[in-house]
Amino acid sequence: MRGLSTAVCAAAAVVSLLPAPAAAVSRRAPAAPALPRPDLAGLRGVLRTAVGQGAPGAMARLDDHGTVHRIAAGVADRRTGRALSTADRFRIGSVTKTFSAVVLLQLVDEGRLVLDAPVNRYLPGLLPDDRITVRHVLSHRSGLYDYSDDLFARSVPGFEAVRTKVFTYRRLIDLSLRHARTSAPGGPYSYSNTNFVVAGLLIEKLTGQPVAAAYRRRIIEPLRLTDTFYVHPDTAIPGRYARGYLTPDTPGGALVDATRQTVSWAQSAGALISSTGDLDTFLSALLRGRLMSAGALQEMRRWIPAGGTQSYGLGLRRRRLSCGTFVYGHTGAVQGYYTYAFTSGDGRRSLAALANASNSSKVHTAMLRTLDAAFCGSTTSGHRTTTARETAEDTHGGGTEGGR
Ligand code: REY
Repeated sequence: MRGLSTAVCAAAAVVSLLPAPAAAVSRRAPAAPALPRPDLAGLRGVLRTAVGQGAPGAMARLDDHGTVHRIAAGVADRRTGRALSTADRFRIGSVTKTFSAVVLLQLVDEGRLVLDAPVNRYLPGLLPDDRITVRHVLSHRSGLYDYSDDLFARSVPGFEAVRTKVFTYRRLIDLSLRHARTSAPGGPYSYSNTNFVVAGLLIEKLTGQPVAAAYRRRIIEPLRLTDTFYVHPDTAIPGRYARGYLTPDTPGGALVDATRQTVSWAQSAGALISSTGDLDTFLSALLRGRLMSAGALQEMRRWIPAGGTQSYGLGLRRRRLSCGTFVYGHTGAVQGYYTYAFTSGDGRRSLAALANASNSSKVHTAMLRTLDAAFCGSTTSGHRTTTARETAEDTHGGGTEGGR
């Protein structure tokens, strides 16, 4: 396998550079209050509700201090009827952004990138404003318009138009720059895939390698993530996977099997493939300080308001749950797949959940409640445990804003 020995060396180098993680974190942060026991029955009920709202399948893997709970409902494949399994791989959409940010923060640690330097210092002439910094990009404060808003105004035709397309990063940035910017550099949070396309270009420029190699050498191999792949522009998910189904905008329309796609419209903003187990491992390692220095992690966790109960750091979200507990991670929405990957402040309880449906606000709203069940325990009110049979009739598509 080409490059394996160098990859292993790089992996070893990353790990050996890291501080003893638990100690590094506990010296700086007061111990978080103990979380209530997870509500596993509530979690199962939420997943069944998501299936009742039209998702072919829904699943969650909860790692609580090393005790792993796996729950799945519905199917991985509507044609064969194979049951969904928490071992299945899937497309993680924007959880990819956290991987991209980790790579860039490692480069900061190595002295090869300065967060407050202009992007144009590293990529001369790329952006029309020298004031846009790396930090602005990673916190969605660059003001760069989100080109994907144009691509998917009509969900199914929009998807079919890009399903097998291969974009260059520069082409995607050009699509964004056709529009006025949404704010001056450093303005308020405004979520835009364009930012993480810029991040991909930065990774390639600074490492001299495709993003796939950076993810592999710096994250996938050191953490032994055996289900995580960046195959762009290939359209297939390797091995065993859940098929993904896009909900059409027209109520009652047939679901579109969106499994095969290049995801070229998202790339470093959203094209990774992974599994619930690997996402639990990744986020836990991140919050426990195993992927970067304590200083870099602190930068990643400098929060700005991102609407409602959410804040954004650098490629990382913080959500305040119904019980007041904060969780850290990202959501993802690519056609066919809604992903939820969050961990506790100390990285000791991690939840990765998937519905193999997208473009359905009902499914998304149901899936968000996996977080309350996992981190707030059974004291939380409002866990509906509606069965598939009770709600199967009122399924239809919806917006995705909240899904990203
Ligand atoms: C793209 C549209 C959403 C998904 C997006 N995802 O920006 C990024 C993320 C990578 O944050 C699509 N929605 C759907 C529509 C809406 O087509 N008209 O839900 O499948 O994960």
